[in-house]
Amino acid sequence: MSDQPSLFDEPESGSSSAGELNPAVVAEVNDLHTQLNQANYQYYVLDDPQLPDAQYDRLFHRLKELETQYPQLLTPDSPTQRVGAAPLSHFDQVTHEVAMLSLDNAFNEQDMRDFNRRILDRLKQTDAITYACEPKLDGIAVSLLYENGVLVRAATRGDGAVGENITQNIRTVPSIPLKLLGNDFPPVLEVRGEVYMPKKGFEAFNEKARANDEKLFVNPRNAAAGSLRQLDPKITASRPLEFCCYSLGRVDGADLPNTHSAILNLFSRWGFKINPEMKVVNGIEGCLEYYDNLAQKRNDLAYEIDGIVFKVDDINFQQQLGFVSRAPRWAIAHKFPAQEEMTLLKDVEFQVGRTGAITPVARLEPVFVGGVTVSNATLHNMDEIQRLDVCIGDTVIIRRAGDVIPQIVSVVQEKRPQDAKSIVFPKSCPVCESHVERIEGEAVSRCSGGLVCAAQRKEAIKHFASRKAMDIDGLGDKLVEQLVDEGLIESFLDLYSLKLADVANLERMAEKSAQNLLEAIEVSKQTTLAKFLYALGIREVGVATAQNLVNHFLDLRALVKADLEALLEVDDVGPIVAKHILSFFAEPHNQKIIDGLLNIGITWPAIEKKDSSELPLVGQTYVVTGTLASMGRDQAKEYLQRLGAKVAGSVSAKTSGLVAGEKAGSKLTKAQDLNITILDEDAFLALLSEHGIEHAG
Ligand code: D41
Repeated sequence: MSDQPSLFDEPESGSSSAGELNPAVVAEVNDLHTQLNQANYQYYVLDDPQLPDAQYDRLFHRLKELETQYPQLLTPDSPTQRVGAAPLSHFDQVTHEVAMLSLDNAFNEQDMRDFNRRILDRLKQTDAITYACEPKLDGIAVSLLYENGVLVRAATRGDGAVGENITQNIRTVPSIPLKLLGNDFPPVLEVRGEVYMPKKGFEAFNEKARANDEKLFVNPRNAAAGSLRQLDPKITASRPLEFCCYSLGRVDGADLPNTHSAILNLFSRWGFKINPEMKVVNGIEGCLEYYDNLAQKRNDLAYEIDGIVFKVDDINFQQQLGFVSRAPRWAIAHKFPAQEEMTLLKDVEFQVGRTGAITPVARLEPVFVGGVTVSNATLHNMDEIQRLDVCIGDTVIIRRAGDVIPQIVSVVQEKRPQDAKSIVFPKSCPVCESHVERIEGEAVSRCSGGLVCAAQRKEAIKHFASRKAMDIDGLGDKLVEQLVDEGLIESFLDLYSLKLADVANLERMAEKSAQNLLEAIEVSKQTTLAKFLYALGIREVGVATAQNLVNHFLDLRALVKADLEALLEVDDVGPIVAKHILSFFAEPHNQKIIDGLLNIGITWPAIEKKDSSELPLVGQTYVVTGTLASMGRDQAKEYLQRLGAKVAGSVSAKTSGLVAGEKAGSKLTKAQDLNITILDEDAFLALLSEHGIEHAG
């Protein structure tokens, strides 16, 4: 069956040539396959790693070692074969024995009601139909063929009848089993689903590509398609792809359950990822409610979806309904509003940020996209403008996905008007007219004016006053601009000598508000060292880095005196951050401001040097699982470590406590079984607070 090239034309595992081998070696290889497959499944399919990384690596290396020593034991379904085989010259064609159908679309409630009505009429039913609902993943449909539980062929959908053989690429996708789990699978099984790139992976990929001046993908769907279309499987292997299954193709030699949802649950047992949002509902009202619920959740999902697929759950009903012109009558895709729209680029303005970075901002003809009206989009930098080949007057495609700022993803070149104007990057700062410089190897251009530049000063003050910094209540962006424009303040130090009369005289400022502002400024003098450091606005020093610096140096004097070597000892501080810190404290202007701030009475509680053995959670091991509303899991782990605890990836009898957020899965069950202390988010925050960590969610 397999038409793959030589590397995989080896005998199957456990076949004749293994006869010359020590049976113990064969058994060990089989055992390694089982352990690694199971670990892979827990990590990539269930998203619930159980085997520590080091242990996985050890097993993996042992298997590699045995495969090198006994090449006849190297099979295409070996867990070592995910790294990508040798490049192909072209993709072979594959004829789908069972056609891959397409989906009809519904664009509104009425379309959905019509769909349901047609089904009831055709089936001559009056009772509500049971539907299986699944998010419609925005990726690439593929079909996977398993013979005796081993993946032998993978193909794209193509035109539904003929696709391309992408077996080599598919083998690199970690959530696709190379060998099915269990032993009750049919001898021939074809599983269909979507290969997609989760949003995070997509954004990280594009960020890197942008930094390296490489080609970007316009959306996660193109990213998935582009990654699967590679002739070199090693490239595919480097892309963060996932697979989720949603239907059955061919099956020989076994009877499968008679509902779609039960079949998917079986697939899940055999090692496939099924969508955790999949749900069975009753009737059209159930479908509409599911759609509304998921539309709300759309932005929070880890992957992009463009609608919901509704399927008649009963396979007998499906067969009675059949299909018309390649689309089943028993399924429909209810689409969400588009996240990409076309609009006109009216102008480009250049904004100056806190660090002087000059960002081109596109002014657009307002357009409704992804649920909001968008009239601005970032153009990042000059490289991006060149990459897009965009001019003022162009028709552009805007994309707004989730909470990501709207982007221009491409230009409709055919629509470029005669009088399109090219975008010229300013040579001097649009705010202070200082010289604009661009450091070799950096994509951004910066205003060289520093604190001479009103834009940079305003941004520095806004940052200083912000919630995670000095948290000056009532000092919003507009007010900062007013104060600077009126010449009342030049730096954030000047905030502390503001006079009530000056503030109260500002336009639209009531006496009471002015009073409140001055009080808030006074209150801000009591802070923490970490907040103060963050507030200074040192480049690349965010909240987490500021905290790491404090943990390491304990007081400001020690930090200010630190040299490069000392800074590099701090967690997560690399040469670039260290250089920014050094040059910040070396700058006389900054020294003056810091002295000034200390002199007007900014203080923080002293941090005692704690012997690590005195830390409150020393000797304890915690596990963090589920979604916490007020912080990411990494932040939770960082807090635990700060208190001296160890953080582990899996629950065992040695676990002291499990921090369990929403949607905690098997770790929670396991902890309950083992009678381990479980802390919900409130209990966790209380624990932190008890030990002096006040997390501001
Ligand atoms: O998530 C999807 N993109 C998805 C696509 C899904 N959840 N279910 C699907 N079901 C089908 C049928 C009903 C024909 C088995 C599909 C697709 N088809 C599909 N994807 C691309 C073309 C058709």
